[in-house]
Amino acid sequence: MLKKLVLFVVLLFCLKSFANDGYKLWLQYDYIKNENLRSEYQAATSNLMSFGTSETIKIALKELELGLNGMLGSGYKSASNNSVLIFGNKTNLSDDILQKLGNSFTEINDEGYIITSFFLKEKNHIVISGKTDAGVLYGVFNFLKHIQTQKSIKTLNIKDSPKIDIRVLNHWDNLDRTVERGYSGFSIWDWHRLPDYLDPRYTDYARANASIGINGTVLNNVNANALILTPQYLDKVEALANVFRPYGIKVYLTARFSAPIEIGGLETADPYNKDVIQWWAEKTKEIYERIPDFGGYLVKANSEGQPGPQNYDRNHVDGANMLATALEPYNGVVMWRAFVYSEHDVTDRAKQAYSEFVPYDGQFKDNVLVQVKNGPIDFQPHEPFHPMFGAMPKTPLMMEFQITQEYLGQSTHSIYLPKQYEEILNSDTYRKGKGSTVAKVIDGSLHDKKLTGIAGVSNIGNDMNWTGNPMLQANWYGYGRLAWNPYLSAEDIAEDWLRSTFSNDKRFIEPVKKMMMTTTEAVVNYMTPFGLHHIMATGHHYGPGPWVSNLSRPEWNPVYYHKADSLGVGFDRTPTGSHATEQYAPEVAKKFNDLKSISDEDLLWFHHVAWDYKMKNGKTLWNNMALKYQEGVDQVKQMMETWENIEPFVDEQRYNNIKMLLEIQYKEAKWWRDACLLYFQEYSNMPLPESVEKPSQTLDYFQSLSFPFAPGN
Ligand code: GCW
Repeated sequence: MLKKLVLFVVLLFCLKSFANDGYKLWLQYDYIKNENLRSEYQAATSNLMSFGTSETIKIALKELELGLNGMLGSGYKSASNNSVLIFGNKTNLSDDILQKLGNSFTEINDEGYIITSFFLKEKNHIVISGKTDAGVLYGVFNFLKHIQTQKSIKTLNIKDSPKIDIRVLNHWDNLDRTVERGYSGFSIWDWHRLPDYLDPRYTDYARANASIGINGTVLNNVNANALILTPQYLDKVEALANVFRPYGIKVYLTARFSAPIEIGGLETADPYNKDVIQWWAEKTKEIYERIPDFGGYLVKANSEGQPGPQNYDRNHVDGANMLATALEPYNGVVMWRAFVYSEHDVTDRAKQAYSEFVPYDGQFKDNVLVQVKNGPIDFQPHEPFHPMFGAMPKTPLMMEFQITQEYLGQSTHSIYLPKQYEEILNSDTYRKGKGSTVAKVIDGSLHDKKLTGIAGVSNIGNDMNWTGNPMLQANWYGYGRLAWNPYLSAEDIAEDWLRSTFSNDKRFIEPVKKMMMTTTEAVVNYMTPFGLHHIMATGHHYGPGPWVSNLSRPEWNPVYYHKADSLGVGFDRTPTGSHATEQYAPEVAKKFNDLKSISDEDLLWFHHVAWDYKMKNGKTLWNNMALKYQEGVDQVKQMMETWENIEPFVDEQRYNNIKMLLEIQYKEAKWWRDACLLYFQEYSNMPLPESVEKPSQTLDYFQSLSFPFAPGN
């Protein structure tokens, strides 16, 4: 015991730094204490030679200097002169270097990079190159990651390219700087002081994105304000685009469908009206005159009150193609969202996007992508994959993940989302036989798509640490890494992130990585086990609200989703119910329809199941449900313990931030467990199993809680 204590204290003093506000994200570039490693890196990097004069190449050089100075110490350059590190794009490299690279360039795409080492003219060479300067910058960040994560750089032969073309963040940021579903402060876009005041944070944002391969940003909320398209705001957008451009990042805007009326003075926004068509053509031209590499428009139409083509008896194809025509001359794209549900179809909200969009397959213009949320309802802790994936072979489908945690404890709960993304990407749609995973739909390989894309709804705000909780920086990071390569493993990404953000010490990495990998399961357990969904409180979605039944639209009420009654609980979406399973390939539908083959985690998503139904483990549904809620709480407790044990390895500031947030998460996990079990018990009429802690309050108490100023609305 004493020995342990002494070790703890010694470690505390050796390893700890005290203040780190997390602003530097995963680009900490901490000094490498291991001398052997440091001299290996020093020997290889003491002579940097850049080729090319673009801003991007200058940024690459600056980044290398910053990173190497930080990790190797400022005097590192004098270490050796028989090595050289060369970087520049293909057209700027000398012939003897190109000869050494052979036909490597045929193996990468325009954004890809090569990192390779060889011996030439008495010198060890490391060459970082690509077809474009953006590719070189990605290569430089990857090279730095090698050092950050303390991998050997003795022999390098890396060729890597993004598998998805459009890799964007979607900011749900409003012009008044509030952020819809944002839990990390206000918007980082200071619209009022733009375009003249360029907050250095814009550069840091671009740099962080470039380091993980994100190449686009949609600046404003999908619940759009047409003012963003006025000259006054386009000035500001242009200023941001200029900051982002050298980092390989394009700007996109959301287009409010009724903008021709609101800011164009027209009487209609009918996509067939000549003046409307003309207005969008001119507006688009105006944008491209300012921003020649503008990416295009993201549109939420005829969804949750947003205007759209259906207001004029036109359809999604009419609307999307009209905007696509305006963008076509400039190679811009339309990202048309499929998140639609109508109050007039009360049978099953989960079916609506598929029913509305799949019949249009093949009718969209070539520069339209349909952007689909990962699951058929709305970013729940667990959802089966969206049935549209794989069902529209002639249309590029973009994935939309939510990085911000609208339904997952907002920014207080430490949840590692790439685990959830990985599960969705690996889901098998069976649309072209076994192995037709969602990842293959998204990267275009399943249907040979030319245009591919992925979007993540950002969790970034103006909090000092960007994401409100240092642990949630991993979700921004992991999203970027998966957008680049949707086949990466969430666990490997977690390891890279931990090493780059906190420490390379195994005694830190192993337990924390293990903890991160359990978090998505934990949140499902303490909020919505066995396929329960959308039982959050109304509006802000903060905390439990399975009892809510008084909202005007049926599908806004949690009772619509869980359908608890004295017989059982769950939404029957099989052929005896809403038939939603029929929207999946037969193999998948069969698995979901059958109580014997469906996984426990999807059970109540697809079936109404009796409270005393015996599940695979032999226990009743009710007992299992109660035990799962308890397990979720226990998992958070375990997370707290893990975190307390790694204290010596983390600076005081981030250690304490995360510790306090985990305590909130624990308190809220218990709140979820108690409120949900008390509520469902009214229907099951069955006692709680012995090992489940007794609720601390009454159901009345939980129902009386209200949070009028919960953030993110
Ligand atoms: O998840 C729901 C949110 C809305 C959001 C909408 C959407 C931007 O509650 O806040 O609106 O989805 O994705 O359009």
